[in-house]
Amino acid sequence: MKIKNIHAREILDSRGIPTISTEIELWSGDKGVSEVPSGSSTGKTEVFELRDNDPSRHNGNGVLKAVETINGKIKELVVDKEFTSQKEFDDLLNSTDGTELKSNLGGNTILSCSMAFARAVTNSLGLNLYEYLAMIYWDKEYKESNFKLPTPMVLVMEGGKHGNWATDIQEYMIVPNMDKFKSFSEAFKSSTEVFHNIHDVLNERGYSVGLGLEGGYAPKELTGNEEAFEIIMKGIEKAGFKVGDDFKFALDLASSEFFNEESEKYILKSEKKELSTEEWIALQKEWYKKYPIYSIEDPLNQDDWSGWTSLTEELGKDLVIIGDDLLTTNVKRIQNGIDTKAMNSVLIKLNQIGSVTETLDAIRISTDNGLSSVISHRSGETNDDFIADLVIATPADFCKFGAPSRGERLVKYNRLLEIEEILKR
Ligand code: 2PG
Ligand code: MG
Repeated sequence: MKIKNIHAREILDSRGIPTISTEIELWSGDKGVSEVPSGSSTGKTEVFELRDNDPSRHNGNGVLKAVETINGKIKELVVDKEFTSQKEFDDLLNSTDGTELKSNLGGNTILSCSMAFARAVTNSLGLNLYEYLAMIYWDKEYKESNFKLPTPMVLVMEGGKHGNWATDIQEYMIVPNMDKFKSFSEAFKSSTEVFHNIHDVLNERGYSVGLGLEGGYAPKELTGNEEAFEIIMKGIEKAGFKVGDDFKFALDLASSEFFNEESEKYILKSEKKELSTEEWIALQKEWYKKYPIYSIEDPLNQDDWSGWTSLTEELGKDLVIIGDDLLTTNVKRIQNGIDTKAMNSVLIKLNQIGSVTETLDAIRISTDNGLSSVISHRSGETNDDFIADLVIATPADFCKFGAPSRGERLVKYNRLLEIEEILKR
């Protein structure tokens, strides 16, 4: 595969914050376009996101430096060069950067090129993106039977940084019981029915139905974290489903976001509480007894490895415990999590690690060690549906694509509906 041209431009993500779109054209005439996402509640060890820091544009968030890097330095590096694999392409950009966290070129810069390259090659091979990614994941030996639709973790309410701190818990998602719903499309349809019924429950209470960054309801009127559980359970019932049997909860507590490093306390603004680690765990355990919880993400601060290990030892049999900020899609950190039994599931985000190859490596190490993985969007999303194909291509069990209410989230769910149909043919 020889690249004829590469061109990037600054676009805006779903928050109205700049991000990069890159197009790669091969000499075959095939093209691939990418639009990279960006996080708000980011983990400390994510790769470096290159921004202009020029306060006169977009509050310093412009990405013109990254765009120039692609249209200049990277273009010189890759045009007319023969690449035989995704890895070769990604390795070249990584070695040119030369740092562990991509702090020279920027993780957003490299990922943008990496995803565009994957799309262009996919098109040149006449494949679906999930087939191309599966070829890499399974080392060319993929079977159609490997492809399965994920269990969706569908966001319905949100707080934290994403939802103007309506609650301290960042994400309340519902997980459909796939034994009951049989297909992805059925499960997703039913989840959206719950979402709409939650709207009506909020209306009845006179609460706001405004949405957070990922499309979930974020009413400031809530009295605390527990009221959201109650509203969602009402919504599930109103939609004609059974709480616990048909739907359970998946939570992203995003604990690092309200952990104060100085006082070492978890500051729960919506409940006006400052809790020690033990108290925070005790409160969580009350919730886990009271409500039907399926999974918890980031239940503790990202540096508290020993806390994670004891929590997983205690609760890991009953709960899926997912590391996001703890692991940042980083193979070394995931390996550490495996060695210390810190979690039993791994959140996967392309832009936490900054290339397609390394993302697939992160899924592989998780799967090979018996951990489930969750392919995740970011709070700052684009209309790129890459992650829908990623979840199909790999053994990842779950997808976390936000609420069924904003275009940049639905484009991913809708792509899964399309793939479900393709796979049935
Ligand atoms: C998370 C993500 C996605 P952000 O914490 O899991 O929901 O949020 O993209 O803001 O890091
Ligand atoms: Mg998270």
